[in-house]
Amino acid sequence: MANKPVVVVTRRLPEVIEARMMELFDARLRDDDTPMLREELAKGMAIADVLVPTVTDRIDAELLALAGRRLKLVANFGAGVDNIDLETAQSQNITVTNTPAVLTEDTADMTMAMILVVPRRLVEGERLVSAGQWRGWGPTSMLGHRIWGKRLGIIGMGQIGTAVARRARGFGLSINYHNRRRLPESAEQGLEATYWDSLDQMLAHMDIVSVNCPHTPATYHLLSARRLALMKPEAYLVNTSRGEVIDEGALTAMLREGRLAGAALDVFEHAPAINPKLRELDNVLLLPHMGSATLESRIDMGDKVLINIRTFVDGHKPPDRVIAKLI
Ligand code: 8YV
Repeated sequence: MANKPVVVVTRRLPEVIEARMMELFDARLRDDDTPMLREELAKGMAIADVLVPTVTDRIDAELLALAGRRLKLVANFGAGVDNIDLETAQSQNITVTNTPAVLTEDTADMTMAMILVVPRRLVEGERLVSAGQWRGWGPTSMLGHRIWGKRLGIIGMGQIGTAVARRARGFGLSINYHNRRRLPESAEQGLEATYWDSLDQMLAHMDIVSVNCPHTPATYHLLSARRLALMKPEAYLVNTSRGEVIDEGALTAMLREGRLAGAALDVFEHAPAINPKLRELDNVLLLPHMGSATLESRIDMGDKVLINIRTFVDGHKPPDRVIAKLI
């Protein structure tokens, strides 16, 4: 491209990333950090060579139809690409990239923290103290459940699932997993992980279940009411992936009825809306999609976006291309 490409960025990014964007490209940055309205997105896509959206922008077929002919790259700021209609983008010859790998360890840390918090009742304990209601130690007060020796079932053994498994072993959890593809034997041995071909079977035997698979048409409501009902009533559920993987209504009902011991959720089916009944429960931890929210991770994600755009603009295949049928 003779002129600098027009790069439309939908949200505020770390300062160093925005500065580099301005140096390298004709970057159109935001002044405020609210999600763009659909009309604003459509306007941006009409003038952009490259669009940099995030999880809060739904780049669907309707919007892609309004895109200008010059839009050739959607460089997502994020690993998950369920906010983008990949098939339609592909059919319009628009390349899509994402930011894998750089948020793996931070998301796994958060998952591990969430695995610990609910069984050990940290939220309830904190509320008791901060409300000034703690009357002192008691041998039977605030009893939670032991982590060590329990069975962890990981749904989706990709980079994040594997990073969770590595941490969980240090906490004495036995590692079980369900994945589309079984891991190579050496990887399984390294993690002492047990593969469950049947998700139903795995769910029925686990003490803690962690959702670490992407949201795709195939994983939408993977944890349906029927599957959730297979879990043991004393089991816990943790989700740092995408809310859509779990039927949130069914999960809420089960938690309310005591058919599941607790849940820790960083993502929600209709985020930022949350089923209000979930907020009434003591045995849940609800977080505002902060699994990868570290400054380091955001800068690394921004660097990946810059590299993807730069490589593409230079006429090469960007390193993090997303191919619809491989997801
Ligand atoms: C990101 C995430 O913060 O990268 C992902 O898939 O879920 C998050 O951790 C978000 O997607 C940024 O767009």
